Amino acid sequence: MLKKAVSGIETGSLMLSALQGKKTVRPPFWLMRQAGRYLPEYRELRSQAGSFLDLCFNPKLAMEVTLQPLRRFDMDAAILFSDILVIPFALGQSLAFEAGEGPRLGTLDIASIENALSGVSGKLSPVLETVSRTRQALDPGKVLIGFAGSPWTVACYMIEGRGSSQGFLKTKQFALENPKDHSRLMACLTEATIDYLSAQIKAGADAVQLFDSWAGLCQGRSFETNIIEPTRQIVRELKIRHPHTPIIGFPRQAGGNYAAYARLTGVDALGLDTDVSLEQAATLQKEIPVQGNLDPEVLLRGGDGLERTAKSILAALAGGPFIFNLGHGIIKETPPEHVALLANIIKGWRHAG
Ligand code: 1CP
Repeated sequence: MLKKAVSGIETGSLMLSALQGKKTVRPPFWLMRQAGRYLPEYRELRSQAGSFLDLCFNPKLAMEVTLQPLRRFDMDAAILFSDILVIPFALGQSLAFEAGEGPRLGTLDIASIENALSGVSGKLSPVLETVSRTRQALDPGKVLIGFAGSPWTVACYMIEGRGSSQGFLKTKQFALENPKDHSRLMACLTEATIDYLSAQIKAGADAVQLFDSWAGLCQGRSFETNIIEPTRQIVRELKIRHPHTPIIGFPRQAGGNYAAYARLTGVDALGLDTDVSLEQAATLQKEIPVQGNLDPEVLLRGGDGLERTAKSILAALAGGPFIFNLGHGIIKETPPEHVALLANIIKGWRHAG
């Protein structure tokens, strides 16, 4: 069990304290994609595992990969090693990760997805086993973060069939031309995400993060229906089932919509991307704990620039509830020594006064 903070400045888990809106002696930190190809020990294990999906569905190896970055850098939280696209897989859409090419998904059939809905958590039982094994193996003072993609972002991949460098035009077109099918798909994904995250929490996840990587593609009414509304439903239902489990929302590139997302979805903390200025971040932090937002390219480059930028983020945000993270995932060419330098900077930080 994690120690609970008693009052004011934390005494137990820095991460849970920050998520509860408390100021901490130094900010807790973890990094998006902290397990992955920039680590030689990951590449080694990955080559033994077979395909990327084989690795995600192998609880022993997936646990090992989840713990690898903490052994090196002693982060305050581990994030489950899996992927947001296991949900389409569990809903029966074929999925493969081609080497160096990213995900490839089969044809989308909404009726069969509706039929597969009740079996999602069962089909993802190996991932749930990774959660429970990892929780048992993890230092009690560290937080285990479970996660899922948000419905809009997962729908982008299901409709497009792959990643997109052109802003998921097919997905936007599908939503406009087939509004009924689009809502059916979003409703399925909302329900599947609730069941899956609830199962992760039951298996031992201490907090969960919703990755809405493509939230920035939606504006105005579309932001309300595709981003805010499904997130609100997921949060509402999870809070009924697990009132004490914090939920971090990461609506990447939401820009001016961040404030509405924070106000209307009910998430406990807000993940900020690299486009959010420190001024905007500090304003948001008055309403809600924030997480972010070092540019992964600054981490890639390292040196004085890394030290300067990390310290300016700390100076702006470490006086309130704050979790240090990147604004997006680690770039795979990042030297692990740069991550070690960043860890030292954060751990050496003490708030003046
Ligand atoms: O061969 C490999 O090693 C595959 C690379 C890889 C890894 C390490 C993929 C394929 N996924 C992952 C793990 C992963 N993905 C985690 C693990 C925990 C961690 O350490 O952070 C998480 C949280 C994700 C989440 C994820 N997958 C997102 C949301 C975050 C983000 O990056 O925006 C997205 C969009 C995906 C899809 C995905 N999975 C993998 C790739 C290459 C992609 C992106 C595809 C694209 O849009 O081009």
